[in-house]
Amino acid sequence: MLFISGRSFESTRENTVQPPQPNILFLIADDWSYPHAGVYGDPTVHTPTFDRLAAEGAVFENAYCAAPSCSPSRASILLGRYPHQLGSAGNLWSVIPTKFPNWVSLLAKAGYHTGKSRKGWGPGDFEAGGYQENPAGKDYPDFDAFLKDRKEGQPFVYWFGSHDPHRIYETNTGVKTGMDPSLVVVPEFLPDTPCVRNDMLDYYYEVERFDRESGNILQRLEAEGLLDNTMVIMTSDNGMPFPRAKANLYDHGTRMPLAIYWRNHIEGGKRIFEFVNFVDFAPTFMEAAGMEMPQSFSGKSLLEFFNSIPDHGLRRDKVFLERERHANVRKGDLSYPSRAVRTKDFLYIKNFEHDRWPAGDPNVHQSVGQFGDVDNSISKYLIMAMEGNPTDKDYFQLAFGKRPFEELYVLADDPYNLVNQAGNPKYKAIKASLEKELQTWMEETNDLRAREPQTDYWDKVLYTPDYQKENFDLSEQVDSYKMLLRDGGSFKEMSCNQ
Ligand SMILES: [Ca+2]
Repeated sequence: MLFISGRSFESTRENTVQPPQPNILFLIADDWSYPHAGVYGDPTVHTPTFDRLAAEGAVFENAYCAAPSCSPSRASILLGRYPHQLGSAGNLWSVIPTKFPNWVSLLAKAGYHTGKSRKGWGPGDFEAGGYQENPAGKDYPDFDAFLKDRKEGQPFVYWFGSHDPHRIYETNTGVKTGMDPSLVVVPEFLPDTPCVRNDMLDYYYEVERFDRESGNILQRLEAEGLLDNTMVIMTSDNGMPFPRAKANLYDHGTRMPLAIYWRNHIEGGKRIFEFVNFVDFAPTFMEAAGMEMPQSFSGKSLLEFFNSIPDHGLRRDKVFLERERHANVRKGDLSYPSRAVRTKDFLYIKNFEHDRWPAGDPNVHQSVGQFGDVDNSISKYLIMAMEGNPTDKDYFQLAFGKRPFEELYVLADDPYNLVNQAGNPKYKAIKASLEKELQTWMEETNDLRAREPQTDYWDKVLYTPDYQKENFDLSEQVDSYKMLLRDGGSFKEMSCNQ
């Protein structure tokens, strides 16, 4: 069944009886959080490409990745299933199985030209799972090379997986390009110091680079006359690489920028508040291409939101989130398993192994340093240096400390998810109802943790060996941050004098 634009939205083009299958351009950043885009009101970062897609298409206010970690998030995008439904692929640095239908492969079989540049599914070992090439498509050096390989008139799927704004950052790139540190909105889980502001600017610098490169692809598409029939998706895989963000179920780990453009199908400037999860992408693309929907998909197509139907409240008012093992940073290869439900008003999290360290063990583990689920950065080491000396908040505890079995955040008062209200009698009934919803979802999606909360399944999943190879030089990097923290002179050089 092919989706045709809504009755209240008039097509500007003469449609033939059978419109051609749309092309799909999937632009995905690596570690970019909501609300760091111009259209969301961020005063510092410039994202003209994202803003244009939002202005001429739809922008989502409540889009969430399925898990705040590269490999499981990307697996859920490609396979349309929650990470806990994907076996080993629920972990970072894992193996992705071929037994679940993948929308890119299905569209390739149906005659689409498919391919990707840079980061597709990963990190992990796709060959060990039975894939011949990356699950996001055959690798091409760039969009031009991909287009050259396309037959005349052939519909296509192109996945552009930037490595931005994943760390490591080149220090001071933000200030050097004229960004103003005083405009940075420092998330309240980070100390507001010049050093953290500077680190945020370096992150913004890479967000802008992703936006610029995405803009170049759009320009090329337009020049080829292909934009009119292309659905363009621009988003990220998980949140910003800062403490209490990436690899956490809080908003800065899971809430994602998302804009979708599809001329003649989406009314420009649409702002969508429905709660959507990345498992919804696969069914969206299958429906847009007029393909039969695989039974295995857990998500629901987003196409219904593109029609101009008056909004009578939210049709989707919650999302479910999860995490298992991110980096291998706990003794015994242990995961830090959590599940959560996020509604408009509340975030409820269950930490199944709350005796473990959420950000990784405090002792140095292999080559990844302490608290290895947090990417190494000057912000991380600044907060580590604050241990035992809380300032306006206990940033160390927020970033690295152990957490209780249950967490409940009341979003109207606490947008940064800082004050756990799980023990507050005022919210007892709310908490019980959220807990029940979470449990029901876990049972309905056949989550092993629904019947076996302490399962060691994800602890035992192989951590693919490439990891050690590719991160060999991390200890050197850790030492350099420690030196910076000791050395006031270097701080000044980095605009980190505090
Ligand atoms: Ca990522």
